[in-house]
Amino acid sequence: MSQTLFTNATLACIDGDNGYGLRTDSALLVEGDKISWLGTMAECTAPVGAEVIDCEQRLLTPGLIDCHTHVVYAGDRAAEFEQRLEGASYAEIAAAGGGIVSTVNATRNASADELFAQSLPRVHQLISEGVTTLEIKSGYGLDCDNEIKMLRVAGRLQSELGIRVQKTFLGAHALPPEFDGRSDDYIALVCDEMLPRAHAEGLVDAVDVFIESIAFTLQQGERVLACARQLGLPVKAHVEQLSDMGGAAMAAARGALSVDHLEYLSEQDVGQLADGHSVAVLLPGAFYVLREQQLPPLAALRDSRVPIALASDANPGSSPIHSLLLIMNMACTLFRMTPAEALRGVTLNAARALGKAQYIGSLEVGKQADIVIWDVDQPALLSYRIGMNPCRAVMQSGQWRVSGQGVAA
Ligand code: DI6
Ligand code: FE
Repeated sequence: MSQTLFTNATLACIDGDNGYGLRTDSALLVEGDKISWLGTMAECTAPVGAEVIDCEQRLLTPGLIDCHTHVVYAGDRAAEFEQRLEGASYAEIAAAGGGIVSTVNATRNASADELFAQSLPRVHQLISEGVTTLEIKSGYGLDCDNEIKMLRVAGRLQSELGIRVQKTFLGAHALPPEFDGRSDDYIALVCDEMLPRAHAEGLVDAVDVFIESIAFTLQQGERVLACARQLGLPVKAHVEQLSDMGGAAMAAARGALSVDHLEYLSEQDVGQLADGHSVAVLLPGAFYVLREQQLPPLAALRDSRVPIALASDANPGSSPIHSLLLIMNMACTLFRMTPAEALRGVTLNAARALGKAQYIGSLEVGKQADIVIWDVDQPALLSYRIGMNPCRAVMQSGQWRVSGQGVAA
């Protein structure tokens, strides 16, 4: 079994209840694909034959986790960006047949290879900043074959790039044009055919639904989540993004791993998230791009000790953003989160939002050796700077991704 010893490191372990879990002058041992030991330099002895990496007091964090993305799609929506700048709203563009549906048309028309080729640079960009785990949603196919095509592309990104991908079925993302005026019929198709088929092919790790005035009602969302639970699948939901539809409380009551967006979440409903052990996934990129004014109820989330995760929401409409470091900065500047909350939001709490906190999201003995070496000496620098990428090297499950060259002693 291969052994790698990181010495003279500053570790942001993210292992306590809050803060960074910072340990200076520390060492960490990886054996095989797992972290097997960590402690102080004074306690550390290198096992015979181990690769030794002198970190020169650089910061090590767990691999970053982007727990909410729509990176697999075709085309772009730059024209809509221009329309919004001229005053059209996101909801108006969607109501006029643009928005998500325009990406659906482009995605349906793309072959699986084209979809893969278009998605690849977006994923490369995310992982260049230390992302080791990525959630990818379907939701731009909106029929059986095209949803399955998207999920297969997500799986191919995992196998070809060696990253960890969680595939989330989001068939109930928007109403496809051929079901205009028949949204209940579409939801029946989602529940009776699309989801069971995708699941039977082993393509679904979780199920999501968009509950919003421009998407599906609370009752329709509930039906999709109930079907998912019957199939034994974990659930999550896009809720309270543009209005308060009560979706977060409903999804939390169904044991949702996460409820995402939440700008319009009422303070009364925050307690339900705590009761349901759902993670609040905040998406400051969409808030920024849509120039939203309504802030998520951060104080209430903190008071109720709801774990808060952050994600890119990378998508062609409301968040054409491919940088978790920028998202961390936005969470601090726009939502007044602390840099420690931001780092926890893209590591341990993001792992929780994916139901994977048992084995990723922190630097702890027994967890997967997903480790980023940063060219910084203190963790706040990750949130503070904009447009810098201090990611120096990435280890995923004990394997080097970006070469550790120059770091090795
Ligand atoms: N909310 C979002 O932020 C994305 N989907 C959703 O339900 C946006 C998707 C898009 O505009 O293409
Ligand atoms: Fe989204």
